[in-house]
Amino acid sequence: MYKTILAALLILALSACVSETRPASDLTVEMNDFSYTPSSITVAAGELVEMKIKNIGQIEHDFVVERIDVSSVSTEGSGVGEHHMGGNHEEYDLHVSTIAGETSVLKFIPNAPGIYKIFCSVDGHEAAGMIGELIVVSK
Ligand SMILES: [Cu+2]
Repeated sequence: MYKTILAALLILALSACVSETRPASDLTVEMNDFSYTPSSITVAAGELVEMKIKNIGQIEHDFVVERIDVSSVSTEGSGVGEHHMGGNHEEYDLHVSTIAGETSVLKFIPNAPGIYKIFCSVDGHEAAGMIGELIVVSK
């Protein structure tokens, strides 16, 4: 019973957050050891997104969306395209890495509405909870 009430409250709290979230085209995401803030990012399909990705942690992190329909992708910043820590170099649709204390910029136009998982591809970070979601809404 108690658990049911807790679950209901949690759902209410989550839906309240979602309804207040509006698409942003110019935003900042902070990466820490091991999280993204905000962990849920809402953008509009067809609009250019400019995301500053700031690493306030002590170690390198990256920002990956494995599969997403995007165009006009460009990146600027510290660890663009290259990992300093090795690992596998899979082809991700969105990928920018940022060393500790630096900020990278990721620009793209999302083409298709949907909810896409964001994660850090550095070994063990996703497992440590470094995930988020990118929500693309239609205009
Ligand atoms: Cu990480």
